[in-house]
Amino acid sequence: MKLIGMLDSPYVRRVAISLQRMGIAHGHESVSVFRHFEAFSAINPLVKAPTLICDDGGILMDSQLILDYAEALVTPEQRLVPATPEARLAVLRLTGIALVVCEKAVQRYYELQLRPQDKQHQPWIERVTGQLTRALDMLEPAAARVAGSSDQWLTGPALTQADITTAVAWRFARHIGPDAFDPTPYPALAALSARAEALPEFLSTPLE
Ligand SMILES: N[C@@H](CCC(=O)N[C@@H](CS)C(=O)NCC(=O)O)C(=O)O
Repeated sequence: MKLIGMLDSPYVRRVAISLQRMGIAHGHESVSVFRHFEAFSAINPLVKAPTLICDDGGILMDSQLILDYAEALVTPEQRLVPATPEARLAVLRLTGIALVVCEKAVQRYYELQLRPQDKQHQPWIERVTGQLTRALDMLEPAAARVAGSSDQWLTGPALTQADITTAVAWRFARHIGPDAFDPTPYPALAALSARAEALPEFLSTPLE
């Protein structure tokens, strides 16, 4: 299988990190949905990153669905989302919030970078920025509970999809520009990000 997309997409990056962490052999091609539109269209006419070219030659898109498929390929010990309902809910709940950080950061970035300045809509920018910071507000207490610990991640001793998506989301939200939000109220998220970014799977999939 081959993962298609740039690592500066938080969705591509969470998949790349997760596949590595799960030990799933795969290739990766850095094709941009913007700069390589034609090349991307030839792989996936819908031009969505990430796209996974599966071993049967077909494609699968949407990071959450790719990860859902990937979870089915590995042993329970390798999975990043636990099976028991309570533990699974805890991981999915945080992952869902972190995905809002990704989505709102991407929307803010698109509005500011892709639209001509005179067509940018300030109320929309304020709306998505508010949603972005409220999602960070919701994640910070979860990160604070394990701040300073070297053997606990967001939901327990194992690194899960909640940690990967939260760390990737934080890194991407910081990357879109210093004006997006003030990081001062989020020391625990910054610390969680630093811990995660030091892992081999993160180091080998740098955002830039
Ligand atoms: N929910 C999707 C979002 C993926 C997404 O929006 N990717 C962006 C790149 S960061 C993209 O494909 N943009 C091009 C477009 O939407 O036309 C996922 O989790 O994969």
